[in-house]
Amino acid sequence: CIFCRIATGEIPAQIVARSDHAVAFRDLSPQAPTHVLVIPTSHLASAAEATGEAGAALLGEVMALGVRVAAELGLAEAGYRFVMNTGREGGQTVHHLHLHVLGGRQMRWPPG
Ligand code: DGP
Repeated sequence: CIFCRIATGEIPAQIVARSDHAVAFRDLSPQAPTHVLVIPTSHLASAAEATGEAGAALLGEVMALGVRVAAELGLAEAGYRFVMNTGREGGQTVHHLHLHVLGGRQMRWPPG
């Protein structure tokens, strides 16, 4: 899994922050002036697998790191968007749970 290998440092990425069980790095194909991905360091295919207490704790840590990164990158005042594509119709292409943190421009709704 490509994101597992980013988490271990086997594949280089522009890491912006870490917590105990999560890591944040710049998206290779940014869709906004700031585009960071936050992943759990342990493999979970998608949010659909983040069940039970362990899943809730992991999602909490990923979201919390997203909030911290958004603040550290100066997005908090103007606002930003969290996206977690899940499964085929959700548009997920990398099957390791990840949170997109997008900011630096006006977001639109509804998403595509
Ligand atoms: P999603 O479509 O939600 O599964 O998003 C996957 C994102 O992962 C996409 O925005 C591009 C990004 N991505 C894919 N491969 C790599 C990689 O090797 N390095 C980095 N930094 N980002 C990647």
